[in-house]
Amino acid sequence: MTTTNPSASSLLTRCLLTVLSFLVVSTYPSWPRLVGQNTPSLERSENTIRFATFNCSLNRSRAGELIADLKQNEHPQIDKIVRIIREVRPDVLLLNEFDYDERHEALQLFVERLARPTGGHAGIVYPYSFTAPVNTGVDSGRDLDGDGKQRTANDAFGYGAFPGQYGMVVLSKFPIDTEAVRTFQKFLWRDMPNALWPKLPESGHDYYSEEIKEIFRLSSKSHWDVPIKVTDDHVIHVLCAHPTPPVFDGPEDRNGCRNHDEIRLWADYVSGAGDYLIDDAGHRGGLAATARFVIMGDYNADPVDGDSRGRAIHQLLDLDVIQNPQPRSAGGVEQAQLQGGANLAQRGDPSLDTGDFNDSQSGNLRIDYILPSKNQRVVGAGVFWPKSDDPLFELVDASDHRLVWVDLELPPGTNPKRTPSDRLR
Ligand SMILES: [Ca+2]
Ligand SMILES: [Ca+2]
Ligand SMILES: [Ca+2]
Repeated sequence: MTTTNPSASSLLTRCLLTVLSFLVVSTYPSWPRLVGQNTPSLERSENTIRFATFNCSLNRSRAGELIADLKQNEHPQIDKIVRIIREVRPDVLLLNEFDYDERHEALQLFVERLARPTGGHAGIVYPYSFTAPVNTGVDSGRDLDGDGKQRTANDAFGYGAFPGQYGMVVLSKFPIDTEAVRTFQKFLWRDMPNALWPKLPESGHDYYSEEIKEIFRLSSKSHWDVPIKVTDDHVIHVLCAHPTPPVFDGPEDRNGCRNHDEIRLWADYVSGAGDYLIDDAGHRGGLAATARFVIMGDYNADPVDGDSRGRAIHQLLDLDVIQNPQPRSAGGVEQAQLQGGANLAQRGDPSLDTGDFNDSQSGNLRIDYILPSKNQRVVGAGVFWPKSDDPLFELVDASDHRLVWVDLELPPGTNPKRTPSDRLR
């Protein structure tokens, strides 16, 4: 992967963003952690709700393998993932790269494992969860990558060796309004106006044939709007996705284009530009302008470094309905220095990194996000990436991504219902 020089306009945009984010931070006098500080404290008050997103790398090479691993009493990788979640204790958690099975057996086993106290560590109980089918590994019936073969991982609606590989799961301490969940698994890319279709560089012609465009689903996994009922009157829409990495393609940049438009789907959904969107139940339109939402997930796009098309994540970061809490860690800074390589040539602030990738290629990047709507009050944020002298440092190698969390303070008198087992820390 290469690092592209920023154009003058994107430099200007970044300067403006810096000024803007300072202004946003300044309007929140209780904002506890500003730029340049060390590991954020996980302490919080009763009237906050903690959101977390974690690409937990619980994907396997064959269907059923994750279930088999979860049935083992001890499993080094899974037990580290469980420990990380128990340390941060989110109220609402999105897991990316959690293999989906139709009976939700892996999800059930994982929830039970989280709840079980082990090794002197208290369990964490999630009474509510949501999962649904994804496009990864579901055969498209076409030769999508044009290699003359059919039914390979590259010919699935989303890259995957079996249906459900790299799926997603939402866990919640608060009820989920399952009747009101909207999914966009089957939304067709061609139904997005002015879609960024990949082009063949020599001819300028579209990379995909009309026959392929007829069936091409935009979402590489799925896009879910999952409404969480903190109380009957206080609903927060958790918008979940996991756009495809912009790499593993050719000069046509087909994955870069798709990543860009997968991110655009949420940008249009929350900003009043989503009238064209049709969910899997056939309902049209985007989110109401007054709704509270939190966009979460691994978006495979760094705002400054890496290979995303046109710095695609700015489609979200630059929206005036969104706030960008900039979760940070001290471990990200330390590892960028220790690991060197591509990290040394990057311009992004390593305290914002959320993924630890190959330092001879991309280096570490900021690609996992929690972006709340502006009609909510952010009071904390962090990336779970301890420094190497911290006893918890040994947990983080369970995934190539780090858990990211953001705390929202609820309006006075909201009184979220917590059970006694819901200790905050
Ligand atoms: Ca093929
Ligand atoms: Ca590419
Ligand atoms: Ca690295």
